[in-house]
Amino acid sequence: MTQIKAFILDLDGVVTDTAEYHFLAWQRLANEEGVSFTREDNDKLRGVSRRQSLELLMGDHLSAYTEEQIQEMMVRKNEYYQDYLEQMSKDDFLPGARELIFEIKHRGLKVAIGSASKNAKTVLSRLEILDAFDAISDGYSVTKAKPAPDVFLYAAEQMRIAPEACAVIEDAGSGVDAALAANMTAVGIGPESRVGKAHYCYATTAGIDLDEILGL
Ligand code: B16
Ligand code: MG
Repeated sequence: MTQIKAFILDLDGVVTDTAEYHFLAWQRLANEEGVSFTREDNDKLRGVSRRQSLELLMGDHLSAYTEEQIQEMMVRKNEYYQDYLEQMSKDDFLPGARELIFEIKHRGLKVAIGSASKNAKTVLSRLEILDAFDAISDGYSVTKAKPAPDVFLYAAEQMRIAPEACAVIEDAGSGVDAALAANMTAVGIGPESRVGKAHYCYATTAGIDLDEILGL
């Protein structure tokens, strides 16, 4: 097995928990459009791109909208989401996430972000950790969203590390699929029912055992 030389971290759900802000923003849009949207529905949007999220939220209703109206709804939801992001600060890491990033660096390994979000750099700035990363691959870096491997392959390319020598940490099933498609080691965060296809699974970011993943 190739030695792991770099970690690629998903952002939402691994480093910080923006799911609640995404939920509140989508719910506001859903209310305005007269569509029901629950917390349970929101869990299906984990790791899913903005466009696909809107498609899941609107379901059959979407066929009544023009492309221009669809674009406007995505902009509107993003404005609501960005308003919530203004509340974020360096205290909003998930438990153990900040320590994990610096432990990876301390071990002489590279560390990157691989996120579907177009707001990834804003979130990392709010957390005051933007400069810690060797590469940031986000919703602007590639066109094909997870489960396509592109977002992680782009991060590996930026770091000049072979995909086989990268480990991805992900909380979404689509993200685990993307890591496996990229031929990387997949580390799942959350229940087996969601991320069980990963090579290693931990309930939370704080529970990650780097020695186990690195085979030490
Ligand atoms: P945006 P991740 C994903 O981030 C979120 O989990 C998902 O809920 C969101 O729809 C997606 O980013 C796009 O985000 O609207 O900010 O571009 O988990 O891949 O870090
Ligand atoms: Mg995620």
